[in-house]
Amino acid sequence: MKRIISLLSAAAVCTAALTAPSSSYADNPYAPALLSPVSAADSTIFNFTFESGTEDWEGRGAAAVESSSSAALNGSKSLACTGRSESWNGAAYPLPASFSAGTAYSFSANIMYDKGKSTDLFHLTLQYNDANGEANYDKIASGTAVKGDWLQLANTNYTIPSGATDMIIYVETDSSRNSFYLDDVAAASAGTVISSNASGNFILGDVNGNGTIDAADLSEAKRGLLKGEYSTFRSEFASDVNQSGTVTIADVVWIYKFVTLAVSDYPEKAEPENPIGEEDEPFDYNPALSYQASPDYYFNTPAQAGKIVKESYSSINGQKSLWVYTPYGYDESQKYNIFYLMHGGGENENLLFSDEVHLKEMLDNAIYEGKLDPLIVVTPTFNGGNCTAQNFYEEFRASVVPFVESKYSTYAESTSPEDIEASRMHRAYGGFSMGGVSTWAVCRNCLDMVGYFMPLSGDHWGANDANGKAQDIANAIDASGYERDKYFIFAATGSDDIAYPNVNPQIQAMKNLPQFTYTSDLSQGNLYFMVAPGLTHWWGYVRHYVIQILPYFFHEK
Ligand code: FER
Repeated sequence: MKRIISLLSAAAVCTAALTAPSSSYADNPYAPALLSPVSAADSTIFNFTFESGTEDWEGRGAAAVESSSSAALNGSKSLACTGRSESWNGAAYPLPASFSAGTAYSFSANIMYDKGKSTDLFHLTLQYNDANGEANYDKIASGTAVKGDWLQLANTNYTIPSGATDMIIYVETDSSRNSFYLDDVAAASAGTVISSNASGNFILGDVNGNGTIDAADLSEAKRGLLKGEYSTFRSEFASDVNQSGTVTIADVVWIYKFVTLAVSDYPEKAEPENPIGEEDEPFDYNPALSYQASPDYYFNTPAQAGKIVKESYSSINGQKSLWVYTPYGYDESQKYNIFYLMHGGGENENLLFSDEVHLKEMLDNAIYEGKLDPLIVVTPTFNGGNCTAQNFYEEFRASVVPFVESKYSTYAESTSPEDIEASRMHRAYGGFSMGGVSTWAVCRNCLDMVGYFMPLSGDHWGANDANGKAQDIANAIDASGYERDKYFIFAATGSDDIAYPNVNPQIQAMKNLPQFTYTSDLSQGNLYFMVAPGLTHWWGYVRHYVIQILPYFFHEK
């Protein structure tokens, strides 16, 4: 778990006494922290509130900034910084010429982020050119924010290095690419304490975040434990005093003992079983996922990129080829989930990783951002020999899976039918248009091999009407014997897609069958249909469905 340490480098922040315990264990990252400065600023040089727009701030790197009403520390707006493809991307402001090198100033900025990991380390940084004209980067103030809570980054006495020119201040993160909000950025003469009503620094046990641990925290921690809900993410995080990842009675007992003066030190850190905000917590499904395109920078190669290889194999339909994507850092000693993705009619296996669709770059970005776990993606073809979209499942079983999974490291211990079946919850199949037709056929015929299905803009060519198509799939499921939490169908298309009138009635019919529970929360159900408003029958749209849906796969085992 990341450490929550007050890294405020401010020299003159007031050091009010706190009632938080002085930890006995050296490893405690929740050191009693400084309170936010309280006195008012005078001698203000600038003060950006973003109430009237971006106010001379700009995006740094790939990032964009805009005035936003989604969050505000004060007033009704802040500066939203999004599209960060590197940690140094952020929100920037060129310092006006009145700022002098070699002179000290007081700087303050307030930040908040609301998606991603539990905590994130932010920096307020100065970029400047030195006497040799070389760019330098110096941290003015740093701090670890808790998700959903405003944090002040402040330094009352920061000296701009002598000889500096072309000064720009900017807010960045240490390593994440989270979007964030910025509000009330001010500078004043050195020594000025610029006040902030951001949350005080984080203290374990301070459930209500008022800077002390007292009976009110005990009462809120108890209520949270009993009801399983907390007013903020921070209050849940602060209630987990022993940092086990879950708030339990042991945490509440500790707060009780601390408040009644029976203990004065934090408890031993418990072994994290399911750390809040960490990898092995349940996947955060949206139960009604709606279409959202990937950002434009997903079409560029990020700092870490996977590889694509064209492979040739002999199949029951003759000698054929397919492409295999392996993620950045692919390691044969690890096991990877695998996704087979089929092209549409008149297309071939080369299309998806070509410059026409850019699926490789999109996968690279989703993986690089941590939105998608590293996985293998295969683009085969239903062209060749006697192969069709409807019978490709035969080649899939007999040729494609054995070839690919004996060569690449998946969850299949071997390519025996038993081992392929044992690893089926780590295997997905999807396709577009006729590839969607092939997806329903693989679902119909290969449930023993595949746990997750992604039919895109294509219906099941297994019966004449919607009820018949739905029932045909349901019959195959019954014959397979799998329970409802062992197969998942996540379909998608556009509302103006020519396939919509074919797919929609089939999905509506499936909803009424006992084999399916309709939701995109795959911990609760197994069928969903995402309809993108206004979009048509085109990979230029469908590729975004793939990138949006794939992260939902492979969590249910
Ligand atoms: C559909 C399934 C497949 C569909 C079209 C196709 C119009 C494929 C068409 C083609 O490749 O020409 O539901 O709806």
